[in-house]
Amino acid sequence: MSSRKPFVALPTSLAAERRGSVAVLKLNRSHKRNALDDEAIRGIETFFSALPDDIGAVLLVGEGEHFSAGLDLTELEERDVSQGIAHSGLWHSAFEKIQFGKVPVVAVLHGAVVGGGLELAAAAHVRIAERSAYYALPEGSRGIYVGGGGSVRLPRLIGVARMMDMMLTGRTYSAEEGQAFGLTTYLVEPGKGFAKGLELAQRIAGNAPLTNFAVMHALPRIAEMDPASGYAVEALMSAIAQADPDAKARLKDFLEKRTPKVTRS
Ligand code: 1HE
Repeated sequence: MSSRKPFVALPTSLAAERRGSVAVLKLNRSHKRNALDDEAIRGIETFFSALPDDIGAVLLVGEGEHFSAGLDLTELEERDVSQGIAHSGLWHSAFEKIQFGKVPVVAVLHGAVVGGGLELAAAAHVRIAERSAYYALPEGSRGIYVGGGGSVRLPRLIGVARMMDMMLTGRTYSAEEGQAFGLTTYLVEPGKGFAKGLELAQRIAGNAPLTNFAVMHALPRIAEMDPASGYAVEALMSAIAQADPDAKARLKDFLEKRTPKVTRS
């Protein structure tokens, strides 16, 4: 019998499976184009908060023809200002658990990646686009505003001007365009995203955990610091990482020619 800890119970809009040390989290509501209701957002928060200790990376994918149609618009009931703030806070809290959680997250994007779906994708650490992917922020035409951290994460990924254009004009960008401006860093043929994502997630899960921690938690903070503070924090993080026994063992393996060299991919 396996001693591996199971994942937490999830709503039917989400499904999780294990692939070795990778957890695959699937948006699983394709009949509603993986629109994200409150239950799904709470499920995402719970999933990332309670990942078993032996999971080293998460692969985030969408079932069906689209990654996600964003906010479930049927839940856009009359909210007063404080309820609206609380609703956005629910998304912030869940996506914070992705970006600043325990392990790196690889997202595979295909079909519609719009509104809150794009905000969700922006919280991942590595993004892969299948050629079917397209991106939009239709909030302007719906009379709402991004609320899942999009104003913070997306300008850092794609620039303020591009995000303004998307929100004001409702334009969409193709997978190729998103790849060209850095929203994604891998572009694959339709249907090939899962295999590519799993390959990358497995490689990430094999890294030294402390290095993955530094990349997730220190790097984005250092990038926001003034240079003098950044150099100081980088020096500390680098010293902490290299002093770890796992790092020492990995270096020894390389120096004694037991691990592969860097090769062209
Ligand atoms: C939905 C949603 C949704 C689909 N909430 N139910 N997001 C949007 O403005 C995108 C709205 N959706 C679309 O533009 C299209 O559905 C798609 C381009 C994504 C897909 O088109 P298609 O032709 O494949 O599907 P469909 O026929 O439009 O939709 C299938 C069903 O999903 C249908 O329900 P049915 O009961 O008639 O079968 C749709 O109503 C339902 N559906 N999208 C609820 N979003 C934290 S703030 C974030 C703010 C935002 O995310 S704003 C962006 C909202």
